[in-house]
Amino acid sequence: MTISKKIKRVFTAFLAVIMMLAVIPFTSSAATADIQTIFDFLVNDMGLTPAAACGVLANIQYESDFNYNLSGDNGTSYGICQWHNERLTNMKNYCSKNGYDWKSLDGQLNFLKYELATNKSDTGYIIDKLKSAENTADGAYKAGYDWCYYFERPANKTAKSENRGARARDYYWPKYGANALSAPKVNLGDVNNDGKINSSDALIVCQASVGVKTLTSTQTKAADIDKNGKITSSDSLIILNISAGKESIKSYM
Ligand SMILES: [Ca+2]
Ligand SMILES: [Ca+2]
Repeated sequence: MTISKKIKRVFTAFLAVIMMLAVIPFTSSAATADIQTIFDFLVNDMGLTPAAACGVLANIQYESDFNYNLSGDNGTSYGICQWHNERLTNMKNYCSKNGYDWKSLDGQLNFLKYELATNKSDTGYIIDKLKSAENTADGAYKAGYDWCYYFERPANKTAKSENRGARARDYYWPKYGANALSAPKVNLGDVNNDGKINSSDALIVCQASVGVKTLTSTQTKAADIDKNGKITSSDSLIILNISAGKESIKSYM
């Protein structure tokens, strides 16, 4: 085979692959967000109580079922909160200005935080109402109700607000809110939770990093001192350095 024939053959094969790729239909998958991720953002980044966060979760469920790529109302609403018309435009503008993809969960959550802090209705800021709810099952109901009644304000808002409040109290509060209250406190570095960071902690982390020891979820959080989502020998080494006074725990907090 001559060189030019070879090139021709390779090129034809290449072309065939390109054409095959072109006819593969683009499937739009439902982009379902992880509920715990949203809950953690509402509590840790937005400063809501677990009860208020449960109220917001119930509303997101009714709006989008946690699909951050959901397009509704003939394309005039989008995302986890089904931002509509002017609010959707605001969301897109905020994301482009702040370097987020408006179709991403991250962009939408950050816009939500911004919107709640800046969007004042005639009844005041919704964030203040959410924060005034008690951190209890009844508080979750109130937050779910208030969000819908004062902020989303859909048609037939009383009945819808009652539904969302009940969902927050009866489903999200037991599953997420109450859990957050009873979750044990994580003491970074102190993996065996004896109040000290020393070589015993480093040893446990070392064993976990090679798979000879299994950690609980609280221990895993305490052990992942460099916060890279993995337990490795470098976590163990850092803990050892801290116990020897060569490093400070404060620089990892
Ligand atoms: Ca310890
Ligand atoms: Ca780590």
